[in-house]
Amino acid sequence: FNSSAVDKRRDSLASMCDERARMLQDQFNVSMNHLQALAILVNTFHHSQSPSAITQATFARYAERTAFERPLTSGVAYAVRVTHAERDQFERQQGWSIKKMYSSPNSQGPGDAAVAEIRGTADEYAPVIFAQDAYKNVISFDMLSGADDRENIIRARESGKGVLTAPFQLLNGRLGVILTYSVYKSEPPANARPQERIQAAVGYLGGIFDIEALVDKLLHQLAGKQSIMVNVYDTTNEKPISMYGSNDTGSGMYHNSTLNFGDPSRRHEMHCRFMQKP
Ligand code: WA2
Repeated sequence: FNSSAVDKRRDSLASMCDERARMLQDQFNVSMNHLQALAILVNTFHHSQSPSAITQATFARYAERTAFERPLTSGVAYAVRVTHAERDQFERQQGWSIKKMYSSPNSQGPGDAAVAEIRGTADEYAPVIFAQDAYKNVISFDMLSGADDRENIIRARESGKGVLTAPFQLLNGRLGVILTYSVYKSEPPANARPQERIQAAVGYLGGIFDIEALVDKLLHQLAGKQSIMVNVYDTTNEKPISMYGSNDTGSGMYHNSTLNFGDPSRRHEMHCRFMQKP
């Protein structure tokens, strides 16, 4: 086995991996842009009209009919900001009460100090009021009551950008990541301070990315799918979290393609290997 054959094999692995990474990144980006458009739609027809022109039924129908625009998402949900003072009236209007996401007190600890402080001083909730049908079970759950969702909401409203969670287990038991855009009463200027953004926030639009199922579907559309194995990781922290794939233990050559999912505070990598030895 001469060195030029090894080089060729390495080049071929690199180009296949880069192609898959680029494709995943593009589909992610397309999905992200449409979530931002959906956040604007909610702002326009729910928050800027009185009475609101959106109901759960019309939201679910619109989300379903435009799902093809968000190829990596399995659903969307919208949570509205409710202060403690507004809670009783809000619950009476909705006909349901705001629920905590995880009933066991040990299942999701009370986050870090920054989060605890916001909870203590702001005393507010983010119950889901609209959801695509696949996720209508999350309606009425307070998205500030789960550590991953809460951190995402807080980062989204401070930044005005789309922000991403690490992969975590969703209420439906599946592994997923959530991309959140904040909705503002009136759009703060591009240079607005975080405090101005926090004050102007009225709700949070989330896209639910079912990475396992949807990445699999995407990769199966590509030629040569049997020849390489693909793993995707969130490498933000020291210990990478697997987002896709399970079998990254093989020896021999592998290629690492970087992925950019648009949230500068998260890092992702795609690792590829050949299935068969040469
Ligand atoms: N949506 C669906 N299932 C979940 C979940 C979630 N969050 N969190 C845990 N399981 C409304 O960022 C705002 C959606 C959160 C958006």
